[in-house]
Amino acid sequence: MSKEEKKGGFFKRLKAGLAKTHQAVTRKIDELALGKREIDEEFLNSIEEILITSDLGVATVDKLMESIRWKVGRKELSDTDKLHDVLKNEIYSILAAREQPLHIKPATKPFVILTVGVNGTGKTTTIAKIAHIFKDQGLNVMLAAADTFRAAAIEQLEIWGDRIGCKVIKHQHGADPSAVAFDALKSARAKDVDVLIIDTAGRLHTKAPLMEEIKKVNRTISKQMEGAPHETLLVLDATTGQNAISQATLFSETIDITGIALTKLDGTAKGGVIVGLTDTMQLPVRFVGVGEKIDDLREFNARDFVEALFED
Ligand SMILES: Nc1nc2c(ncn2[C@@H]2O[C@H](COP(=O)(O)OP(=O)(O)O)[C@@H](O)[C@H]2O)c(=O)[nH]1
Ligand SMILES: [Mg+2]
Repeated sequence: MSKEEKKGGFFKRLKAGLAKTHQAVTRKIDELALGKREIDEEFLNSIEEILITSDLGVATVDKLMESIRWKVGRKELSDTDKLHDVLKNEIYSILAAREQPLHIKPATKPFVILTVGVNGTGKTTTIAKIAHIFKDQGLNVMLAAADTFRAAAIEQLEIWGDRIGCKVIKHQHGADPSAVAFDALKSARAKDVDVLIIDTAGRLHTKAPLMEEIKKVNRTISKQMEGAPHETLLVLDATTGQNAISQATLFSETIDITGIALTKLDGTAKGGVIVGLTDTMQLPVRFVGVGEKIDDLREFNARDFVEALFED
């Protein structure tokens, strides 16, 4: 399969994945517009309600509605059938501001990515998918199994490592995650590795010890190598809707998150959360996931996203 075919395939999956969100937002708005020609207060209230129920988040909906009302007031928007495009453009601007792909600096060796997030959001799977993308670019990638909380977590990363051909640095189950990270970084430097990706545990984000553990891993790496970690990637699960936004807030309060990977956009009606997330968090969205397979992750593309969301 060529790169273009792969890209086209991914867009189809993104579109299929966002079908429920599309149904919940765009379809409803278009249906509403069909039944009415002029934009009045009742129409605007109905639009607001649709947006609120589609996981965009109250603050973001307020902002969108303010902009729409302003346009209506200035007579820049009067026909209901124009609303689709206005909303699409507004949402595109919000998303486009956060479209900042992760660039690996070749001079930075290894480029260290620390992955954090709540249990089950897709950290380990996302690490494997990212490693696969980088390997495809000819980079030498190493993985660190610093989720030592569950034995199965170490095994899971090893299986992925075998499959994609990456060395996995591990300690025993229950070992100090910082020690794993330390050893991995030491080994990565000795072996001239390009990218080191560190997996971590994700027990509930409300539990202080986990946050302390992550802070310690972070401290260990930054002491060992100036500027590291070069990316602290927060992995969020789109199916959790507004919860993903509160997780982002909590993690940001503890460590310096530099990017987001949003997983499980396949088949959720809560895909709208990405709009609220990008709007409120002001963090770059690096990757989006649309499935469990190794190829089901791509760099976030705002244009693709709005097209998938708004067009039939
Ligand atoms: N449908 C879907 N499932 C995913 C996606 N990413 C991860 N998963 C699944 O989510 C579950 C938890 O993933 P895992 O990587 O173990 O999460 P972790 O606990 O954060 O490391 C696994 O069953 C994954 O296959 C995605 O984009 N779409
Ligand atoms: Mg994991």
